[in-house]
Amino acid sequence: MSRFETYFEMSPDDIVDYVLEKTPSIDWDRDSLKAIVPAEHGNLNYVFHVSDAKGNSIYVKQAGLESRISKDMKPSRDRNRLESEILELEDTFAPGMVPHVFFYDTVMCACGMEDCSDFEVMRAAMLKHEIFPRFAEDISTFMVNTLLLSSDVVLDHCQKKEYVKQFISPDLCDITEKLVLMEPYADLNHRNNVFPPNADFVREHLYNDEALHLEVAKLKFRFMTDAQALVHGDLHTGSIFVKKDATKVFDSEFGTYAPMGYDTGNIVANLIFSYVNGLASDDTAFCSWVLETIAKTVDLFIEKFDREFDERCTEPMARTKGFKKWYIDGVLDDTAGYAGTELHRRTVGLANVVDVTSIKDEKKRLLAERINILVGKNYIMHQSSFRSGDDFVMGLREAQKEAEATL
Ligand code: SR1
Ligand code: MG
Repeated sequence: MSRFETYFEMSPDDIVDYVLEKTPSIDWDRDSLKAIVPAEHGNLNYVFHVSDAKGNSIYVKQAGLESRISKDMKPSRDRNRLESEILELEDTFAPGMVPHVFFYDTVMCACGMEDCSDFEVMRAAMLKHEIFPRFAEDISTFMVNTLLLSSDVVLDHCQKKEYVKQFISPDLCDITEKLVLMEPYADLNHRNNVFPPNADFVREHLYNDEALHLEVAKLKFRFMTDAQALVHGDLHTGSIFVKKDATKVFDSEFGTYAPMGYDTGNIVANLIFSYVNGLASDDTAFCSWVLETIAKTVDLFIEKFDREFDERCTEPMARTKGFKKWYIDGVLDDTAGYAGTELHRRTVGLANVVDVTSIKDEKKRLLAERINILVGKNYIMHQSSFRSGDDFVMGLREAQKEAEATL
């Protein structure tokens, strides 16, 4: 009888036995087979790198009893199935752009994935101010393919509704609805991480701004009710593997049917975190590349989306003159809006980003945070002003000037 028929949290030793049992098609060298916990990990799960001396290797990811970031959070372990099935579907929409899934197991809530250790996690690489010239091209392709091809524009509507059912995860949506779309504006659960010297600024600009709250409330309701496409749902630089000639997106457990702009907005916001980190060390070459990448990503997304829409649209009413422009404008409004909420929640919420928290000089950190807060507000309050890559970069430059004037 297998010892993996009842759920428990596995140790590296358990993982070795587990992998032998779950991957009979891999000719593992049993003597040298080992599982180690990599240095980088996310906020929720346990990851193991499994390898042998013959060159075989995989990653195993297990959903634990509670989330790593907070023992009070115990999102359903079904998230591991969700992530595996989404990765498999994304691989059909954007072939080769996600890790291959070897197996997933709904008892141990674990899956075995392609070893991507020849890639770097993008957030870590960006902290070293590395440059990835292909990134805008790759990530725009990934987003256009996964978002457009999973939407009612392309999919048979009955099939799409089946996917809506298959990929719904109330617990993970609940995390996003609270952590991203509520708590940065009112610390209702008392778990925000606000940098103390910035407390007054946060109170004035985020907690006490009712006009902002109204726009965020609308974004929250759009996230909860607009099943536009199968979004990745957590498309930040910690969910992306990069190397000079390839990009892969992983960690799709927050995937759900929601507005497309949730993903595109996350990319814009997380590139801005890289920008403010570069600014803190006066790395002008890196900062220029990041700004160029923000603009290119948005412009390539619009260009590819527009072209693919024409080629792939199967919905007769969506071919009505004017519909495509209205649809893309809506995605751009959401891109600005959700870029704003991501900028805010990563600056003052529970799950901060190391791009900002690692800035040691107090004044520079204050500047970085104030840029994030002000550009986020600019995006949220003027969503329809952002129609091109340059518009997004201009919005950032304006916020930077405004933030500098406060210090
Ligand atoms: C409790 S999880 C906190 C955050 O980490 C994940 O990566 C998501 O971004 C989530 O909001
Ligand atoms: Mg994650």
